[in-house]
Amino acid sequence: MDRRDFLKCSAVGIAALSMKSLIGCSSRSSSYRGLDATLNFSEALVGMVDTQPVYMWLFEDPLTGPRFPGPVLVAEEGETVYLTLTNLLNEDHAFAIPGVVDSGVIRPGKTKVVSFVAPAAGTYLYFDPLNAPVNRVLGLHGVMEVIPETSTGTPYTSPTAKVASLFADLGTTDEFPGQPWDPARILIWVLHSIDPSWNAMAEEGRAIDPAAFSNNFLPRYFTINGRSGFFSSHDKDTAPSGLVGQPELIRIVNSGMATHSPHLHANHFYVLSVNNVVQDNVLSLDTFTVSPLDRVDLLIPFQRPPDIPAVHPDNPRQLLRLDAAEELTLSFGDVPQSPLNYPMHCHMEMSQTAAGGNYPLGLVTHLTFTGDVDGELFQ
Ligand SMILES: [Cu+2]
Repeated sequence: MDRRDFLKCSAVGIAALSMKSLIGCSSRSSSYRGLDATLNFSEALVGMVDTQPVYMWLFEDPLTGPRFPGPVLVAEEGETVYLTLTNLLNEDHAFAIPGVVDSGVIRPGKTKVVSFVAPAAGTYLYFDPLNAPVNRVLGLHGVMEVIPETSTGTPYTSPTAKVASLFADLGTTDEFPGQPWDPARILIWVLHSIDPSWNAMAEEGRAIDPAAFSNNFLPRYFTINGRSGFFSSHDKDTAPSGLVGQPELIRIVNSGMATHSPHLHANHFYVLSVNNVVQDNVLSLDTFTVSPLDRVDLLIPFQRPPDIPAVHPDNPRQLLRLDAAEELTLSFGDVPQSPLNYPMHCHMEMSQTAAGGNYPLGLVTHLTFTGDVDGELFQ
């Protein structure tokens, strides 16, 4: 194939080298809603956080070009989804969502149409299952989200009692002042790991032994939605943000080879679903392990962080509970309070680096409180 689009995943504003690179790397900015989608098996050079280009096999929407990760597919539970799949690469590929659909082998230059009924509402990973895990990890993966046919006020058709009760509390109780969950407040985090030496073999058209790949994989880049470091921290499709009291759902999918352990500062999150099993017992945690191929849905409640410091004028050891916007007008000595940005970083320490040691250019993002529960914006 002679099509080598360069995706500038390291850029926040996407500089277009061609029409096809306009869409960049965030999973959210391209999504299909409805019954028909067209996906090609394609290829591109993807810019890493340190500007190194890495050759990847990628799914592409023919209108917008290859994407890392692939375009988000959105379906309603129970509807029939039709996918037209064309293999533009030089070797066999396939499309699968485990337990839902498997295209079987699609030879180079060939097209297959598959159809399936959208399964239970939740978070799914689609990928190329051939030569596993090679084809998936070299870039052929993406997310399908399935939403309930009728609104339940939760992301699920049949939420457990505890999940239903958590969502019922949002915006209606002292614990969760603010608003109920807005189904538009969903982010997807596709966690991925890249060892460019294998990608280089694929670029040269060399066969890759999956056992050798699994045993010798040494990740040098770690991405969320195709980006790392500063760029994933400032990507609106990746970094959760909102007013105090605007809860947000995060659908986490691990498409890579490394186990991750996202740690959120400022708020504990609620674990709603693990591998599409809606949880009977909803845990409130700040760190959760996400192994390769895992899918985990979390709810960030966007509660006012408990550690916003404001010191009592007569007693420096006493912290005040002020209106958060008011607190940000205060100073500690001569140091003004910062805007309410908190990190999300992965507790698997290697994943905080790029290219073997550059810290913190790995799997990180920001959690940003943009304003108080009454809508007063933080400056
Ligand atoms: Cu931490």
